[in-house]
Amino acid sequence: MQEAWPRVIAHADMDAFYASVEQLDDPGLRGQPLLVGPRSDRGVVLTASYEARPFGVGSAMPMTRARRLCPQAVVVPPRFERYKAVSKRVMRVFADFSPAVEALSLDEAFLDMTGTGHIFGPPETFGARLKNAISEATGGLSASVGISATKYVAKVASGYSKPDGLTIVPPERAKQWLAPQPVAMLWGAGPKTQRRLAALGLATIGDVAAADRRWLASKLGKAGSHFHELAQAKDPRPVARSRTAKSIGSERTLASDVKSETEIAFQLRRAADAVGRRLRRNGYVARGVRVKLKRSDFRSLTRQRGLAEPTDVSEDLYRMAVALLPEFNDAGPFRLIGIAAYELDRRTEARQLHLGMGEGSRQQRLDAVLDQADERFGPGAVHRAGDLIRQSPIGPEVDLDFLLDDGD
Ligand code: TTP
Ligand code: MG
Repeated sequence: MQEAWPRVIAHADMDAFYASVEQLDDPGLRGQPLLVGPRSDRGVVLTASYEARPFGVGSAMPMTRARRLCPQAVVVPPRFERYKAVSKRVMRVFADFSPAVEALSLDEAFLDMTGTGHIFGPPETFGARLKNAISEATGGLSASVGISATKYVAKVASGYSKPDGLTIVPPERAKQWLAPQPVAMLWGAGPKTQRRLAALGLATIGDVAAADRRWLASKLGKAGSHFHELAQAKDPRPVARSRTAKSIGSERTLASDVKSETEIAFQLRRAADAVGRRLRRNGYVARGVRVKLKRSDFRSLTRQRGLAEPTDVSEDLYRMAVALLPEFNDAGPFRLIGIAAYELDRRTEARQLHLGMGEGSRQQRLDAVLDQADERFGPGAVHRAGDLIRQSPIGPEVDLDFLLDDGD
């Protein structure tokens, strides 16, 4: 039972990230041994596709050596801008699952999933959903996911059955699960430390766990105590929120610039509905609303304000957005209109039970009806009556869901 876990921490790491992006973009490279790195003989391999790894090649190996070991490998020069764009999509998926995401690099992050069982199901279900969502958002890339009650065990677990792995280690089994793994899997144990551990007769994490703590500390100093803790599956470090998970937004570049208050309000309504739906689907409440307007001269303006009560109700987002409009002090015309909800938190059970009486709950029921209609008939199939009165359709539009904090 997930509820019995003191914390639920996931670590997700994309498989052969740069190489997989290259294979995604060029179907001719799929299934092939592939090295991403400079075509020249100087420099090192950034990563190797899983087809190349049985030849013993991998990250940081000199290119000349890698080509000798795997002469049939195709060498592709890196395209960092592309990897960054894909990374952003992946990070956005993480942000949909948790407000506490700690990104470690372009392709890996910790997610604190504590208390989300009622939204995403037990770890097995959540892990599968996370992997599916990554694949969907990227057009087919795979990640490996580890889930346990500490960062350390989650990280070791994500590497345990790469590629396309999902490894769940319940906290009561964590120490036993770590035991047979080599000391190289101890976080922070580089080659030098590994040699020292070997010289002390310690080959596995279980050996380190069974060793006397003071003896280890006398041999390795502070690191000795630290390794002893990790080997017991003790790791109290929290998931440090990084900037990726701070907001959920929706913005739209319009086919023609708008100026009238009714048009602007209509766009805000649409964006508030989209943002509200994403908040609810992911079990979030927001503590603030930000409106973004882009003028026809491409200058972006934003205004934001905190809400009196955290909310996931579309109407609350919409009202706050409308209330922010006078603060822009700008008559337009505008070419883009968007809303973001920021300072996200988990919706608590207590709040869900709120559904019942009063105006607030009427709005929640309306949202629930619109959400269900979207799921059954597709987004936008059902409109609020007020929207149908609107004159002059704007025409084909580009819809961009975005994370404002990422600056796009
Ligand atoms: P990793 O996650 O370490 O490696 P990976 O995703 O390629 O493969 P794995 O399935 O084992 O996770 O690193 C992510 C990306 O970062 C990798 O695709 C290339 C880049 N990278 C470097 O540029 N230099 C390096 O030394 C390493 C390790 C990675
Ligand atoms: Mg990776």
